[in-house]
Amino acid sequence: MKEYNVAVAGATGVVGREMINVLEESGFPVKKLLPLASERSLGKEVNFKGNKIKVELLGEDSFKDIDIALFSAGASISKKIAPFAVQSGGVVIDNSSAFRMDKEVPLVVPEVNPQDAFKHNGIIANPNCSTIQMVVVLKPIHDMFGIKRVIVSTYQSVSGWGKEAVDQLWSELDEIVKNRQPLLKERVEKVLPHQIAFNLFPHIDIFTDDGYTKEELKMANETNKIMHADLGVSATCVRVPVLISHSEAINIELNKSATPEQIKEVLSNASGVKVMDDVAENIYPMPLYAAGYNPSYVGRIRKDSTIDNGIWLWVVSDNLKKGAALNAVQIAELLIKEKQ
Ligand code: NAP
Ligand code: 3JM
Repeated sequence: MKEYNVAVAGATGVVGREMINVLEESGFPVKKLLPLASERSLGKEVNFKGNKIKVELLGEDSFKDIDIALFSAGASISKKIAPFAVQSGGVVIDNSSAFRMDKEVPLVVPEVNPQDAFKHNGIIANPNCSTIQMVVVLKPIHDMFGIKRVIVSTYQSVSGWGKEAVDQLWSELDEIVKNRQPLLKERVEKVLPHQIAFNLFPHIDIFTDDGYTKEELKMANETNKIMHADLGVSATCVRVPVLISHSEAINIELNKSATPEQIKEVLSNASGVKVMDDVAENIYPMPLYAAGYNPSYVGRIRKDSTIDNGIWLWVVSDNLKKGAALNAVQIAELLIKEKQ
């Protein structure tokens, strides 16, 4: 089997580390792994298949002989450096929002629009974490019953905002537990816009002029691009004091009527989805138990009788796995399968 030289730009971040885990876990045929990060990480090592590999400095010249470059060092770094990886002959799979809505760049979730991956000009974009876990569930429902409109509220974990946000939650919790006082007198870290321990806020990414946050607009725009559709999608994105896994309450207006049992049946046969729905036994997806696993878990499947053809779903998935690293590696797997 052919093996590939794979670079991970942002290898010391929460997504980059998970990318290296998933490359190992999935048995991706890696000839050489090249972990790249900033000067802050020089001297650090990553573990891959029992070996320790030195982190190197990410730069324009990092990509000689690299076949696949997985980027997760933020949108501005992707914009600046990804073109150099393409110039060196590699394919970039970019986890940031830098290129997602660019017409020349496919935005791919392998369970939904695998065919788009092959239309790339060197860069393929990985969607936003909240979008990915939602579209793997929406697609099979849309194919069967047609979706008109989606209203979604998210409950997003701190790891979605990177390792410093995770550190902020831990240090706030340390302080709060020490003082047995739920409100910090003074904020300890300044990565997230407010205290997150014992709190939540409807604010992810920056606000736009129309009152939505960019995260909310990403969910609407990316969903339609991936599904080649024109659905009404309206989101409220909320940061919650959870470490890993995003949760979503999704209200769907269908074109045709469907019973909750029919939706359950469709989702039970959908790839990348696992139905977990038995309220009599208190069974529904939860972030604590989704963390570390691959599927988009769905529960609380029920009718919304306040509208015609309304359905409610509760969807939970590990934002670092399917929401980021796993989806990126699955895109790479599509590309190498085509070459075999
Ligand atoms: P993180 O934990 O803060 O890690 C950031 C990574 O980028 C680190 O490896 C860091 O290296 C590196 N980096 C930062 N500035 C750099 C520079 N100037 N030069 C080289 N490397 C640099 O963040 P994360 O959560 O892993 O996310 C990283 C990015 O991935 C996000 O900004 C976002 O664009 C994207 N992301 C996408 C999704 C998704 O929805 N698919 C989810 C989460 C994140 P050092 O350790 O050396 O600083
Ligand atoms: C920058 O906070 C989250 O869970 C969203 C993930 C994220 C993104 C993204 O993927 O859209 C965090 C930080 C970005 C970005 O714009 O690239």
